[in-house]
Amino acid sequence: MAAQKNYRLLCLENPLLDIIADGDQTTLDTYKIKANDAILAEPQHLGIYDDFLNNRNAVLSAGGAAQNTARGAQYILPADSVVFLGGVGKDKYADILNETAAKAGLRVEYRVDEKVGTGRCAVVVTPGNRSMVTDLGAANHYDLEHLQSPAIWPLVQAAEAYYIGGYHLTVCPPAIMALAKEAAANDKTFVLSISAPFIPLAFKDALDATLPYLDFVIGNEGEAAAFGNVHGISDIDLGNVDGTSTTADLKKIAQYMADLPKENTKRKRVAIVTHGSQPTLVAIQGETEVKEYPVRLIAKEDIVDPIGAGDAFAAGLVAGIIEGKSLDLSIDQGQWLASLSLKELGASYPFPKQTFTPS
Ligand code: 26A
Repeated sequence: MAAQKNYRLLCLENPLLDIIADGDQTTLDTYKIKANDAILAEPQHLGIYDDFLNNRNAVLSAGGAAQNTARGAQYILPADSVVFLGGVGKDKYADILNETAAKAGLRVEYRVDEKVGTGRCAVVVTPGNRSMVTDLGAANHYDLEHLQSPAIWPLVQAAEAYYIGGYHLTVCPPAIMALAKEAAANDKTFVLSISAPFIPLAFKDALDATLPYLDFVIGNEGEAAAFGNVHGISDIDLGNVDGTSTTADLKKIAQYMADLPKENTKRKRVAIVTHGSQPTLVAIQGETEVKEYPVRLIAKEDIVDPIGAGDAFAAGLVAGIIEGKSLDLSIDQGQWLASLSLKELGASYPFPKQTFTPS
């Protein structure tokens, strides 16, 4: 039992293997996908994985948004601080995920499905953008039984913060709600990243059920806009959210999210909206001013790809919360780790390890 006390942060979502290839407009047209999006694969998309592997020199890299965040938080925190839960198959892709986690010092506790393969995410990289097509596979079979099993639940009880990737709302809302309630009942920190615009758009009820439990909610501009639109407080063109013109709307949405009713009233909710290279917006429950935090700008030519930058931001932030850093410093640490991730291929962090210096 004593060893479990170390795992202060517990993360849950979909472990995926990223299959990354450069592409262009023709690639996007072939699969009818947008330049900057994340979707679940439909039958017409399923050819993309073999196409990338056989014809396009695809690179394999550990992914799954919250698993990237878990690796990133462990990058910053002392050894044995972070544990990640999700579902994989029994195959060579799962071997890669296990190896990557081991190298990163991340403890993974997977539900292993004997019948279904490990989930895959095809990532099309075009200049400045990434488009992701996910076939969840075994990740879609994660269940409450695994979370509440005698091997796993003690880890839940020992952790002091939970981080949920919103993508998991398509998989197992009961597991998310079990963690949400455990957090509220024991005054633990509960963090959720919205993950993609389709989560508020197509999984609104499941997302809304988590809202009273969220101490921190994180989204990028597209996710926040989708959230605002479905909640009737904005009418943003979701095909064009990047412009500075949306900043006022995004601030309104951040404040709305922060001010929603809350189960655990001992903590004020913090809503964070990232906005690419524009300032990060931060709203605190009950406060009127939404603060802006400029990002760490890096030269365009130093950016390898944007895969996992948002996950890295969340990692730096959550690590800061665990370390007891101020909100300002935790945001700064998130922006720092995001800037490091942008310079790496896929969702990875540089080795030898770099250490955070406040800006
Ligand atoms: C359910 N879906 C669509 C997903 C994902 C996902 N992670 C979990 N569930 N779609 C894409 N990703 C991951 O996002 C990371 C970049 O932020 C990719 O695996 C990629 O590593």
